[in-house]
Amino acid sequence: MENKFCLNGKVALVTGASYGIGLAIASALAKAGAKITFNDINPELVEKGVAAYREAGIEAKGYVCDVTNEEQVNGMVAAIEQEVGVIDILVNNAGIIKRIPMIEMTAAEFRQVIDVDLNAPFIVAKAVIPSMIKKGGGKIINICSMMSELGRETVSAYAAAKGGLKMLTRNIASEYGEYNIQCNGIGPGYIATPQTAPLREPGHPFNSFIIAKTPAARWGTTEDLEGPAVFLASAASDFVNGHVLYVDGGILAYIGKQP
Ligand code: NAP
Ligand code: GCO
Repeated sequence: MENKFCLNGKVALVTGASYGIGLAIASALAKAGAKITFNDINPELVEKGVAAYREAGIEAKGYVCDVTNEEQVNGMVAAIEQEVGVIDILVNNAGIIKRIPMIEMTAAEFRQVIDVDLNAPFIVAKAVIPSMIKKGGGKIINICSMMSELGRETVSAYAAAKGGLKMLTRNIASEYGEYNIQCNGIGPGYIATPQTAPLREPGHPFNSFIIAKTPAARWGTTEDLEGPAVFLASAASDFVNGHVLYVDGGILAYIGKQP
């Protein structure tokens, strides 16, 4: 059974993985045996990321690439194939959020979120699938969200993108399953990372709100995502396709603690 979770000899690309959820997922894939490549839009952060992986004993290869730029993405994928090998595992992790009431949000702001959180996973998946087909299969993991299922004030663009990402996940599974490509999602709950730092400010009402909405009665940590990521990246999930695995401490199952 252990072998089913083994990633020895596999090449993984985790987008936006200099820190946060991406770094944790990439580190978990490395601990399971995968060779790690990652990108960030910011060269300094790529360097910082390489140092962080090295500190954890992981020799990761970092690339500067804006995932919304198809030319840059195609160049990065070609370079990885040249320098490391064909990508067996893609984790579409890079993402942004803008918390703005919808009627105050500009169309440009809305488009920017859609571009990073939905268009980019399409662009990167499109870039890696042909080589996965030639190689006989692959794994794609799209990082979805509670907002793939639920809405809330101020996150209209993000929810639209993450809802779309759930359906893109299902469509890639439908279209490429016959080539032994499994495309699934991970839907993290509320995880303590830089992205949610504003919501975790001391005294912020959102803190107690999330604790009351989560049966586990705590914020998630990036470590909570490591096992689910290895599962979906490994042979253990070869007959799991088009699924979004929610790693949320039970939020989606729970009406919330009575105040
Ligand atoms: P984060 O701390 O904000 O990190 C996001 C990463 O994406 C950063 O490395 C960022 O790089 C990179 N990125 C953003 N735009 C990019 C672009 N155009 N090209 C390349 N890289 C880009 O976020 P996180 O909390 O780790 O979240 C990671 C993923 O999980 C996101 O898709 C997020 O929506 C999702 N998620 C997060 C939570 C949560 O509670 N934290 C829950 C559910 C889902 P820069 O720093 O250079 O911008
Ligand atoms: C928010 C949060 C969430 C989390 C995550 C939950 O403002 O509601 O940022 O969107 O990032 O997506 O799954």
